[in-house]
Amino acid sequence: MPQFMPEYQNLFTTVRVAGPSHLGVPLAKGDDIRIGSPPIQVPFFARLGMAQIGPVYLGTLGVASLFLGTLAFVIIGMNMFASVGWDPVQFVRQLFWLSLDPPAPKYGLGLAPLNEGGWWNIAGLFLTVSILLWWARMYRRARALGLGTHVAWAFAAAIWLFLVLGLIRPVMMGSWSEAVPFGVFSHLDWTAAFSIRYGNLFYNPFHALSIAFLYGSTLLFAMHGGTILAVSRFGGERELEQIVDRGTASERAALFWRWTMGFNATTESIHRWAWWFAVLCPLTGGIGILLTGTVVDNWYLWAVQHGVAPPYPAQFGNMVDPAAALQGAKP
Ligand code: 07D
Repeated sequence: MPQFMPEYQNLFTTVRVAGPSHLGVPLAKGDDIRIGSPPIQVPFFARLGMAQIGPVYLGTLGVASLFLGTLAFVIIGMNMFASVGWDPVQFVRQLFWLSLDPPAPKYGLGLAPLNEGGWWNIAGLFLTVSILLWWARMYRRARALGLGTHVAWAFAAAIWLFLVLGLIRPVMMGSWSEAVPFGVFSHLDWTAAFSIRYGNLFYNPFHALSIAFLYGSTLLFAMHGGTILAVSRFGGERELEQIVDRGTASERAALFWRWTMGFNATTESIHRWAWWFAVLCPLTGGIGILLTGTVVDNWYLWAVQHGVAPPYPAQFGNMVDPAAALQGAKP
């Protein structure tokens, strides 16, 4: 009878990250308290990460950020609720279609009446401040632990795109109406309408770059995650002690890539690759959105002009270029 030999795997076996509760390093003078002490242990969570939940350092920044974020969330929700006449059944049924929209173009950058977009401004302000405070909290917690601030700066890249979409570009265009609405389908509709209005975002090279980094990030993530899981049977996830040794999981992981594609990242550099790919996705995206409507009015025509895309063939006599006609350009 062949004997079944279970292999070392993380997720589906008994190897779990669970141990006695640990409160963490002592807090510096002047810091706030951590809440959630003594921590609870949820054995199931050890399958996903650590079993220990808490304590959480909330701090003044955390409290202020959560407060303003909740306020924004409630304002958006209440406006949606009001839009269905405070009918709870319709609120649930139509939730994905409900929306809190920015003011109409006639208000420009002025303040609109509350129920004509004013609430959008207020919710947007609270949400923005909430996100910025959360950023400051991440920065300060990293510093308090003696870490680098890489996570905070990666988050800043995402915040850059968020600010371009909701604040910087609308201000440059001179109208809040340019900004994104709060709502599930409404923000998707906004995205599609934005693309059509500006001549198809696929022709925006920064959108293309952003997609390359988005897809590139998933590819890198799959490669890195797959590699480390593949060598976990040799203890590969315990990286540090392996870097300088021969024949280790780390060396096999490196060899695997050198054999399959001639080049291998190192245990350090793979994380720099990952960080830059992730950060460049919203960074290039924000540039693309900022240029749209401010510098370039029609990305298709821009692409034709720069020899990136071919013009429509004149196969129907002297019919005008539909994209050009839409934008009022001369045929
Ligand atoms: C959005 C910003 C940071 C987020 C933060 C979090 C809250 C929580 C919660 C109150 C993600 C804030 C937190 C708000 C509040 C509560 C409960 C980061 C964000 C700080 N596109 N497209 C991109 C693809 C098309 C369009 C990026 C693919 C069409 C527009 C990305 C396709 C049209 C915009 C991307 C495709 C179109 C984008 C986003 C394929 C019409 C943008 C990157 C295969 C649908 C955005 C330059 C990102 C951008 C963007 C991918 C097609 C329109 C790479 C794969 C042609 C208008 N598109 N797209 O990291 O940057 O987002 O464009 O078809 O604005 Mg696109």
